[in-house]
Order: sequence, then structure tokens, then C-alpha cells
Amino acid sequence: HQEWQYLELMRRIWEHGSERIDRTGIGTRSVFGATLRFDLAAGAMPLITTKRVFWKTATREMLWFLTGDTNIRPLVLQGVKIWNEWPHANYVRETGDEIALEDFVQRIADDEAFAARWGDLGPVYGKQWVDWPTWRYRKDGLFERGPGINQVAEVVESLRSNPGSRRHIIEGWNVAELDRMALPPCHKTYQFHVGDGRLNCALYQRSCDVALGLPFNLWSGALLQRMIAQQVNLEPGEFVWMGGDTHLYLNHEHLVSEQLQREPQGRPRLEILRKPDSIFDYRIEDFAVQNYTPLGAIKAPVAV
Ligand code: DHF
Ligand code: TMP
Repeated sequence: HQEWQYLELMRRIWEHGSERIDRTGIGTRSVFGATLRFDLAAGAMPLITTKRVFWKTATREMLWFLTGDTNIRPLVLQGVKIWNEWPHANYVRETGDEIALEDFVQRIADDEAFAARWGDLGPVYGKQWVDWPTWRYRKDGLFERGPGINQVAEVVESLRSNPGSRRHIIEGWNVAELDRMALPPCHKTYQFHVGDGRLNCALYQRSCDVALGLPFNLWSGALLQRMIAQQVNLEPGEFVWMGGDTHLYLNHEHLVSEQLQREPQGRPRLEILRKPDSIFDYRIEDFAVQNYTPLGAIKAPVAV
């Protein structure tokens, strides 16, 4: 079962990782450099079964990236909570108002102007993926904004027109804008590759929370690969995940010890029910998962 790779990585980090103080102050055990490979033939997906993973939440996040939006409000209105902590922490830090997280999120939902001011994460994934900013000189020597670059549309186009290219890349790491992002991108580079009529994808993740983030990141990366494969009429091939600082937070011990006693359950498959006109036209109803019978969810706190 392909999921053993995930469980073995978790075990290796917990037993042999180097302990280090991290930005959040929680502390982690970490290894540097890890690879996981998944074959997506016949609808297979890297959807973790040894705990329940909310794949619809992760799918909504991916669809939100593809709209280019960086404000959490559309996620909040769909009940997706995974990005709430960062705008909240920013609000508390900047205003000194110690509003509770739930109250802050309710205000984001109810008050559009408040959301516009406090719900934005800065120029994160969505912005860089579909509207990477450019600048150009005018004749008078001043700068002006050039047209944004839609990297996702360009990759779909280059896969169609020049499948053998080694340059099919979507990059989130815009060095000039990192200081305005609530979090610099973790899943920062996607590269696509066509071989034997199949579309392969490699994802490089510079920093990885193996317990909470990675199950989402595996699903989402493979989902993007499946959507793009459908758009360019290729079969999905391998999904190769590579991590830089690959870690477990020390306050996830209960999750690690519980999950490492469990065994993978069946083989979940993703069916895409419709072929939308473009990569930007998918909706949540287009996705159905079969054979997903996970063991129970394991709650764990997210390090902010
Ligand atoms: N920071 C840290 N420290 N770890 C992360 O994984 C992380 N991920 C981010 C932003 N910052 C992060 C964005 N993605 C959860 C999953 C993914 C995610 C953020 C949070 C999470 O808390 N998952 C829980 C609850 C899921 C839910 O409520 O739907 C889980 O049990 O999977
Ligand atoms: P960092 O910016 O100091 O590396 O902290 C980011 C943390 O968030 C780190 O634990 C990795 C985790 N993370 C994921 O694992 N996956 C994600 O998709 C995101 C956004 C964050």
C-alpha cells in the first residue's frame, strides 16, 4: 500500500529526527530532504486512510487558489477554517484587540469591509499562480505595472503545445514579495512532465508539517495534477513529493503514537464527474471519492 511511505516517514522523523526550536516556539523533530512517490493510475490518490482527511476542505482550498484570491472570506463562507489563525494573529498583533478566534471569523463572514481590511493573507499562492506581478519601464523612465502572468494557464498551454518541455513550472516563491505574505509558500514549486502519454508532477515543499499539512498537501498536489491531466487529455502518471525541512511538532505526540498503530484501509479513488471548459472552471460538485473508509480523525493543534 502506497500509504506506508507516509507512515514510515512519520516514524523515521519521530525516532531519528533532529530536535530543533522552530519559528513558532513549539519545537519539532525534523529531517531534511524526503521523497514520496505515488502512482495515480486508475484513479488512485494519495489520500491518507489512517486518519480521516477532509479532502473536500483541501479541494475547496485548491479551487480558491485557482481563483487568484488571497482573502480568507470565501473560505470562511464555505466553512473552511484552515487559514483562520494567521489573519487573526495578525489582527491581534496590529490592533492589540484580543478578540477570540471564533468572533474574529464571524466578523470576517458578516462584515465585508472588515474582511477586506483584515482577511487578506498578502500575495500568497493564488496571486502568484494566476497573476504574478510584472513591472516595466515607460519611455519617461518611470515604472508601471505590466500585465500579470497566469502561470497555471501558461503551463496548461505549454503542456498542449510543447509536451516535451522541461520548463512546465508553477512557482510560488516570489522573492520580492515574501515580506508581504502571512506565510511564505510551503508547497512552493510544481513541475509537470509528460512521458509515455502520462502526465507526471513533482512538488517541492520547503517546509512540511507531516501530521497536519502533509495529508492536505498530498491530496491537493495530486488533485491539481489530475485536473491538469484532464484538461490536456493525458492519463495521470506519477506524483512525486519532495520535502525540505520535514518535521513533526512536539505537541503532536498523541497523533503520532495513535496513527503509527494503525494500518492503511483500502484504496480511495477520485472520479472527476465532468470536463470543465478550462482549468479555472472546476466546482466542488465535480469531484467524487470512492472507496474512502478511513479510520477516525485525530485532532491536533496547529502551530501558528
Ligand atoms: N502551519 C502549520 N504549523 N502547519 C500547517 O500544516 C499549516 N498549514 C496551513 C497554514 N499554516 C500551517 C494551511 N493548511 C490544517 C490543515 C491544513 C492547513 C492548515 C490547517 C488543519 O488544521 N487540519 C486539521 C483540521 C481540518 C479541518 O478543520 O478541516 C486536520 O485534522 O487535518
Ligand atoms: P515556516 O514558514 O516557519 O516554515 O512555517 C510553516 C509551517 O506550516 C510549517 O510547519 C509547515 C507548515 N505548512 C505545511 O506543512 N503545509 C502547508 O501547506 C502550509 C501552508 C504550511
